[in-house]
Amino acid sequence: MIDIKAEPFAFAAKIDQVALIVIDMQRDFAERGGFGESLGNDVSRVTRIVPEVKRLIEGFRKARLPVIHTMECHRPDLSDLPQAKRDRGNPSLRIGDEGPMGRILIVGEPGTAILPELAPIDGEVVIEKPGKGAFYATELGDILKRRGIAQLVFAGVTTEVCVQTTMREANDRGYECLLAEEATESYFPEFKTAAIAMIRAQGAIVGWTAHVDDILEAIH
Ligand code: TIU
Repeated sequence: MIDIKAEPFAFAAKIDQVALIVIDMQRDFAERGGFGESLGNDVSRVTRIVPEVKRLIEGFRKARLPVIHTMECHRPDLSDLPQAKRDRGNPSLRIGDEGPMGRILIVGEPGTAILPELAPIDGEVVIEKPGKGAFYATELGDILKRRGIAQLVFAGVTTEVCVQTTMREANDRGYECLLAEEATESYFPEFKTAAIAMIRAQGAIVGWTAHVDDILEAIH
């Protein structure tokens, strides 16, 4: 067991049971013309965390610990896309519409891809997910069980949407969750602050939060 300096108290890491899960670091959320911008957001906030996410991924790879990537995306025939999700927010481009980076959030389209700087390497699991949470309608739970993973370090976007939803799903399934503060971002700074506070409140009711440096120091 290695203690990682964290809030609200140290995270007792079992290094042979830890994985990094990088949520939805896709062009559609980080670049102009994608889904994030179609919802009216300033996507430059997401681009700014890329170096911190990269540092974390590289630290896990160097320590030979698993890195799992997720992508929010849908089938080309939209059979896994509820109409309510397609219409929500009255976006300028709906999921499945043709945008400057191809069809919005559709598997295989250029805009749906993970940012090239953070691209998965051979052997890393990539979960394609139709929901905000990564456990819903995916193999993630089975994969984690098979690999004996009990603790998840979280990075990615957006803090209060797909990251927090997945942390809550994981917490209810018995995983201990640690959010890397500099490696996650929201389109709304106040929502990131609030999400971090609510995750670690009440004695880590959903999980812990820690600085990237402290996580890397513990696993190196
Ligand atoms: N809109 C927003 O904040 N997020 C999403 O739609 N998906 C993710 O968080 N990945």
